[in-house]
Amino acid sequence: MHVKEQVAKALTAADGGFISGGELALHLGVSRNAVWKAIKALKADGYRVESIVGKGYRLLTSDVLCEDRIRCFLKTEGLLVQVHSCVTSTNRLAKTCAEQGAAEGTVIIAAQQTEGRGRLGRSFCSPPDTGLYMSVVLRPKIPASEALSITTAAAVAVCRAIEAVSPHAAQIKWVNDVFCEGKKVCGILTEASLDTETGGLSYAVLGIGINVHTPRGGFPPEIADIATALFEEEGGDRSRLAAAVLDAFFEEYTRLGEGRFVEEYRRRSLLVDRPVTVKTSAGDRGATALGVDEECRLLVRYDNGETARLSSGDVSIRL
Ligand code: BT5
Repeated sequence: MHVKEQVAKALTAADGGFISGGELALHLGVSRNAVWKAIKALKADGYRVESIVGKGYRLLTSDVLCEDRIRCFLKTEGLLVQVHSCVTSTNRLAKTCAEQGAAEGTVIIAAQQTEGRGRLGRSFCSPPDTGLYMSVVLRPKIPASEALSITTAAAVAVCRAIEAVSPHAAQIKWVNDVFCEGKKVCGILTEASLDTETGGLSYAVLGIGINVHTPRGGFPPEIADIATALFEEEGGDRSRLAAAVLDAFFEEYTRLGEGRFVEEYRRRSLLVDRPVTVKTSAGDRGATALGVDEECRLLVRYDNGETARLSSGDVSIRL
């Protein structure tokens, strides 16, 4: 581990307290000059470090989104994480990388997206430095028909990560949204490319967008009533959250076929037993959500008594 990463780890562990340059140097077995250079490099990465003569160094905020800091928390091995300050869409970038041969576990994270994407051509609001926008290149050995399990495993992973790093309880709104206190805090978009020879997937890109802080001035009017964030303007740690999501996701992904997360997905589902509106090609239909099956399909009973198992689509709670 580089001196910079070790200093970042020590400052993080101090939890906002001061550590003197001498203490850091002794602890890491390097010179005070090496510590000073590491602090300078951390500041260039976006860390807000306060230095006071006679006291030492301390982190002013733990919310720094950068590769080194993510690595401080990440337990999963073999991931290649890149952090960008601003991109059009991390999913778009990850798809380009996947098409050029990027390995499974390539992770593209941005502090802002100018063209963040949702499903069905919708957009995902991704203002600067308030959210975590992340895409993971996957090369899953599953039939295309099981691609939904990537999204559903990710939804469970996001819930676990949110509960580990914030005070909130998290629930899943079938199929790809995570909610806290009745509002959307995260959206997931999995885009897959079919391998026409094998009928499997040549790659999939898992995109996750989480509102970490409420943007200054609030969310834009079109989503102000439905969106929420994990923290107000201060607080939170996007690097820690990113690592927690990745660790929780890869724990399930390595045994995706076993579907061990499905029980938790069902338990966290907020639509079950609720009156819902299902968007169909023939228009909106009123229904009741009856449950989620072993393949994470939503079982609904339409108001005319017909039942259906939905494996994709748009369902909203009917008020
Ligand atoms: C989604 O679509 O929610 C999937 C969002 C995936 C975003 C990630 S960010 C990283 C990666 N790169 C990308 O370009 N995308 C992925 P959908 O279920 O279609 O929901 C879209 C709808 O959610 C919009 O029409 C709005 O109503 C609402 N919405 C948009 N931005 C939001 C936000 N920041 N928070 C909560 N709701 C939002």
